Amino acid sequence: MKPTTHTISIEQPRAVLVSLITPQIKRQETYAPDYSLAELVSLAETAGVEVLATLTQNKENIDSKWFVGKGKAEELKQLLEEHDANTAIFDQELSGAQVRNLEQFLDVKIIDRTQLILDIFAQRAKTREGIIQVELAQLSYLLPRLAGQGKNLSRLGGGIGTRGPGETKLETDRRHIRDRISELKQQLQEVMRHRTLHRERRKKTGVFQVALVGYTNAGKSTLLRQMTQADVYVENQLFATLDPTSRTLELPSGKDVVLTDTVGFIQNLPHDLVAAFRATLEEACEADLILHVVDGSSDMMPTQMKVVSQVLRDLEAHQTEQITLFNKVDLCTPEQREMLTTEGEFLRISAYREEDLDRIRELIESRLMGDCKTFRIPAEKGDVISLLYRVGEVLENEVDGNDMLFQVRVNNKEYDKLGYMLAAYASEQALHKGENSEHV
Ligand SMILES: Nc1nc2c(ncn2[C@@H]2O[C@H](COP(=O)(O)OP(=O)(O)OP(=O)(O)O)[C@@H](O)[C@H]2O)c(=O)[nH]1
Ligand SMILES: [Mg+2]
Repeated sequence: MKPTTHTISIEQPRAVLVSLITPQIKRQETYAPDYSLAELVSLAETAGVEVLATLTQNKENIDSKWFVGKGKAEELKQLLEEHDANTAIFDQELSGAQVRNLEQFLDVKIIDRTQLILDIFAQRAKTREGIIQVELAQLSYLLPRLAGQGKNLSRLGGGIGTRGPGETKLETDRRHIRDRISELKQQLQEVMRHRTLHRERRKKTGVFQVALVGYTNAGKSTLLRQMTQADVYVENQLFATLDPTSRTLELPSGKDVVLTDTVGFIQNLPHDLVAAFRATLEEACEADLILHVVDGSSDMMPTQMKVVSQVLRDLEAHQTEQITLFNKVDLCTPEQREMLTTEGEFLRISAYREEDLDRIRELIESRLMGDCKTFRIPAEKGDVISLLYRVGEVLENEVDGNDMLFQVRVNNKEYDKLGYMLAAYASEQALHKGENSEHV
């Protein structure tokens, strides 16, 4: 298939950015209005937009016709004229009707946050899978926003917000788009089938899968590059990475694991995009261990962490074992450093410090290979003993009276399994869970 995603160059978009804050929007746990607007500025700049001004309105409800209040729309019109802007970018998703009304009234191009993100993704998509996913997300976004009577969208004029499906495709009617969506879905299924096969093959080899997951710009690709010398794109911009990259990582014991870099998350990640990128994100969900990379130097760290947890929950990957890596500590003030704690296991690191990379490797090793546990088992229980050998790695054993003491390396998953099986074997005896020691 020839990639259909392409970039149309027009005069540079010059934009005023608009954010509306309603009590309902404010209540969202993963939404920080000021930060969201600042992030919108970064997104716009990443997409090649010149940002001229920003405008915020606090309002009880969203206006169904204008999105912002009519008075604010007038203020926006003035601001656009003052700055000779040709685009208005809204921080929230707009309905098709709102876009049309605003376009007519303001006579500039109207873009919302979702379109902006989709546009960046369209510019970044390189692999066949990425290209299909972006087009799918763009069309899913577009479909409900078409007027319904084959509205001619050519006046959008290409460029920002329309990159991807391309102008000619935008002119097609709903039916055409629906057909294209199902065609893309089929293609994606085919790609996913390959990916699943590939993953299963990798799983059969017994190699542990570790996924780098986190907010965009947290340093995931940097970590992959520093730890595996992978030649991946690292950039101080949002959504530098789109397609997952996997590399072999050698642990201190010499054992190999596969480390995968993934697309970054962002607040208000467009729903269509999450759906379309499921295939890519599944890579992360199927991992044995998730390394949640956090930009420890960001003032918005708590919100960013919440967003990532939320997306992982949406993807049903929140049960997977996780280690939090608070990255960029070299940029933190001492006070900020102190704040970097969380439930569960975590490390404070800098991706550019070799000794920190060693600590990460050691932690992965202990998580995946397991800790050393001591089991006391009566010598006559041959079946239980052989079970220990099957499930864990027996490092040492010694006789102690009528019992045998085993030092076994088991990871958490196997340890739970072992506990369960030992309990079944030892039904006639109580299974006592001592401190770091199993007694049958
Ligand atoms: N000072 C400092 N900068 C870092 C560190 N880790 C990453 N960076 C910088 O942070 C920026 C983003 O890094 P990336 O590795 O591209 O981030 P990412 O998480 O892959 O981002 P996306 O692919 O956009 O999701 C780059 O400019 C890196 O050089 C760190 O430990 N310290
Ligand atoms: Mg990246």
